[in-house]
Amino acid sequence: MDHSIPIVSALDDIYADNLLQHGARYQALTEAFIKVYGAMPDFIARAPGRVNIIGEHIDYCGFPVFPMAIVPDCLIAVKAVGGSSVKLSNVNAKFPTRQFDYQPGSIVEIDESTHDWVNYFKCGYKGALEAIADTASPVGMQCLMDGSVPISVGLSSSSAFVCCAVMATMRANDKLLSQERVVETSVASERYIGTNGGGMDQTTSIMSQSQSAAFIEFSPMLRVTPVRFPSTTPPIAFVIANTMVESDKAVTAPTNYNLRVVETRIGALMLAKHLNILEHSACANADPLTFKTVMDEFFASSYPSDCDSPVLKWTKRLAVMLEQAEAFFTTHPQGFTLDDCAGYLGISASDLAGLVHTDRYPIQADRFKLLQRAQHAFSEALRVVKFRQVCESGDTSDKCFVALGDLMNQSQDSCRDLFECSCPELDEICDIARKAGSLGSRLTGAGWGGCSVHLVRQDGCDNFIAALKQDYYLKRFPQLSDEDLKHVVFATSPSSGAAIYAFD
Ligand code: NG1
Ligand code: MG
Repeated sequence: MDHSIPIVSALDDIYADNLLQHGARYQALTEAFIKVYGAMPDFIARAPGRVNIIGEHIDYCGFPVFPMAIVPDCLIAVKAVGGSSVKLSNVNAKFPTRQFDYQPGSIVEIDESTHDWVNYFKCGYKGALEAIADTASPVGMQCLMDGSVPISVGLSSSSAFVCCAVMATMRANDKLLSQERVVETSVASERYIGTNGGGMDQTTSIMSQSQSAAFIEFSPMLRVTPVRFPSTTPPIAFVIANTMVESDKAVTAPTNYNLRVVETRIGALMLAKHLNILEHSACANADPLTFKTVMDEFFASSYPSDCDSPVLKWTKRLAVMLEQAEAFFTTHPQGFTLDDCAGYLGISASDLAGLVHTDRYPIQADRFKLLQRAQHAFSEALRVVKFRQVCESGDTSDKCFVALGDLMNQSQDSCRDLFECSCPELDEICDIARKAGSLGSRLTGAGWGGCSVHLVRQDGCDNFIAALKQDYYLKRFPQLSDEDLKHVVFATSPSSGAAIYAFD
């Protein structure tokens, strides 16, 4: 059953607190819009950023993840006008005004080599028009953006922007599609930028419900289950701490993000071959084949009357797959070359490259560390399932904190040692955080820099943040003022998802 994007005219339908502060921000955006375009906007599209609590680099493996939407968000005020040109300004003068025209036939050209900020909007605009297809001549649009998600730090500022642009374009053309369609469009749209991402960020931004984290499943189809954190005393709190190490995924993708996507895809093909199920239609027709599909097909053909308890099924299956993968990939602990894999699969190296889409997302690597990437993927998926189990167990004792924190610490170790997507600053800030009282500390988002997330007791939050300022920021970034630090290290709680704010 599809869900609709909420259309609200009261801010408390979007934000749980600080309503005055949000009101002032919407007011300022509206006034700025009138100054720039000389008229009121028709609506304001809102899409939040997200922090991934646990489940890293496994959405594109088809496994469930456990993120939550955060209050920082992307706002785009829009007025539909005649003509076919789109004008985009930003309240932050760092982003110069851009204008482009709709060209019948080739909607818009996106020059991904420039990494210009307007490209994210163009992706969403292009994707939205393709999704609503029957728009003979789309409306002209006057847009003014105000983004409060810190950029390129793993809080999905990019996906919030693309989701917002998709909703803005659909609504301006009076064809706002369902949440599911907006997610699908946004995931496909962001790939125009050149990163071969999964669907976690866009799903979280669009489909989160307030006060809840989101257990997101991607296969066999997209499914979001809101999960509340255990009501412990004191309450659970999360602190986001930015290492200040920029990690622009669009730039480093060939040796980082997109390479990891390829390693997990080649790993899935090799494991399916090893398990003699690569020829099964479920695997042969999968484009791309993921570890999740391999797991489902392995159990469907080996244990047809599998245990029916969903969690036990997940836990048992993931444990078996981890064992299978370790037994098989351990033959090449230093990694496999493309020729090793093509040879084992009985296809040419160029066919294999085509199968895993390196043509569209070029990578630079001569070895694929399939053992380590598979060990991370299956063990991380297991930690996500266990994390949800603890949240839904009904236990609200201190044991919860310890159990959830341990899973987050194990995730950080796996990201650092097996998936190799951490960095010295992330490792250091996690060590400092644990000494300062965090129960669980880990990188969040793609990694290689950007943000970390920490599980703390709410009554210890202020002291915790003070300790991070003292031991990390003051030492490394003494020039940061207290005002700057408010956007660098801050407590956060589950926020609601995307909405259209329509002036009543
Ligand atoms: P960030 O770092 O927020 O861009 C990226 C991917 C996610 C997921 C995480 C790692 C995109 C748009 N986002 O998130 O799909 O793979 O890395 O868990 O590619
Ligand atoms: Mg992103």
